[in-house]
Amino acid sequence: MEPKFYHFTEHGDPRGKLAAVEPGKDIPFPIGRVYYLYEVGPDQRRGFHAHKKLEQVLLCVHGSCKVLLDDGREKCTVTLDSPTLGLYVGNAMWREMFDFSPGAVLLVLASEPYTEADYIRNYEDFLNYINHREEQA
Ligand code: T46
Repeated sequence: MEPKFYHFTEHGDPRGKLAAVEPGKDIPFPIGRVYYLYEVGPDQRRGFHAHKKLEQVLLCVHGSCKVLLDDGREKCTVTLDSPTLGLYVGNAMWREMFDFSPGAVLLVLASEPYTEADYIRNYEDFLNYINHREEQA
């Protein structure tokens, strides 16, 4: 599986750097929510779920972390280590985040407000969901 990345423009000058993300221009969906993960211990692994509808872009605005993506058929692992690199995570995609560097901050731009009903938190349920969707297609 080929992960999909977005590269945000870095505006740098002697004062420092700035990057901007505009919905519809830099990412393909309107932003319904922003949240961020921080103070994640080096041995912690988060995620372990998929979403039915939610689309997201993940970017490590400080430090680095890894993200495993699994579409039910193929898996890939990517490293997020730049504040200008966004990883697109679409719906029906199992994800796990791990190997957070000290002080890492993972910023998430999400297409929808938080809804627990959108989560698939069991891997067998995720595989059933994928297969069911493909049967209907
Ligand atoms: C995802 C990965 C990258 C809220 O109240 N509002 C929110 O917007 C979110 C995301 C979470 N929460 C509450 C729900 C739980 O009580 O925060 C607690 C931790 O959430 P969760 O265990 O789902 O966190 P992660 O790091 O496993 O997953 C999160 C997102 O939930 C998920 O959509 O893709 O980050």
